[in-house]
Amino acid sequence: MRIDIISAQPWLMESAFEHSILKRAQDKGLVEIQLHNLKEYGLGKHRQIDDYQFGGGAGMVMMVEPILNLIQDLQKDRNYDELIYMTPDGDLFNQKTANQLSLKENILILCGHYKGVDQRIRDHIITREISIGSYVLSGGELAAAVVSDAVIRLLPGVLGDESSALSDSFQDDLLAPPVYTRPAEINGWKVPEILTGGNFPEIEAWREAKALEITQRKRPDLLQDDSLLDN
Ligand code: 6GU
Repeated sequence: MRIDIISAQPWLMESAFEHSILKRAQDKGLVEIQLHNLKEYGLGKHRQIDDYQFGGGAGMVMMVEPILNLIQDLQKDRNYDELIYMTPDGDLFNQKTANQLSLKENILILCGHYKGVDQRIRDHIITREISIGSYVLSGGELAAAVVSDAVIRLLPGVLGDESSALSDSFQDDLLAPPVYTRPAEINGWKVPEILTGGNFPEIEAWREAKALEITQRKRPDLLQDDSLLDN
C-alpha cells in the first residue's frame, strides 16, 4: 500500500510514522508513506496557499490551485483509489472504514487547515471525507495519522502475531476483556482465578462473557450496530 499525505505542516505527522509498528511496516516494504508540504506548491514568492473567503467572514480558506497542482503531479505517477479529505464535518471514522481502506492500493489524504479548503476541491477531487470524532482539532494532521495507523496495522504481515488484529476491540464489535500479567497477586489484588487454572476452553468462555458484559456497560451502541466488519 502507498499513502500520500498533503499538509501545510507535514512535520506534525513525522514522529507518528518513525517509530514502532508503523516504522517496521515501512521498513518491511508493506506500506510506503510520503508526506507532501503544500507550501512547496504555494503561489508567488510568498508561496501563498490560503486566501480570504468570498462573502466575508473570519478565517482563511485553502486555495484550489496549490492543492490541484500538487495532486495532479502525484497523479502522474499513480492512480489513487481514494482521495480523502480530513475534516471535522466528514463521515465518522470507525473500524469498518479502516477495514475498507486497508484493501486499497493507493490512498491520498488531504489535511484541512484554517477554515478548510475551497469547496470546489471537495466537490470535484475528493472521494471521501473523514472525521475522527465530534470535536475540533487545529488541523487534519493528527487525524490523518490516526487513520493511517488504524489502516496500516491491518495490512498482512504488519503485526507480529497475525491473529491479533482480528482479536482487537471493535474488530468483532466487542470491547476487549481485561488482561493481567505477573505477579498473580500484588497488594492483595488478585488475578481472576480462572486465568491461572490452565483450563483454556473455560478461559475463552470467561473472556467472551467479560467482553460482552463490558460492551453492554460501556458501549451498548456497538451491540446495535452489526456492520463494523462489512466492507
Ligand atoms: Cl479530520 N480535522 C479536524 N480539524 N478536526 C477534527 C477532525 C479532523 N476530526 C475530528 N476533529
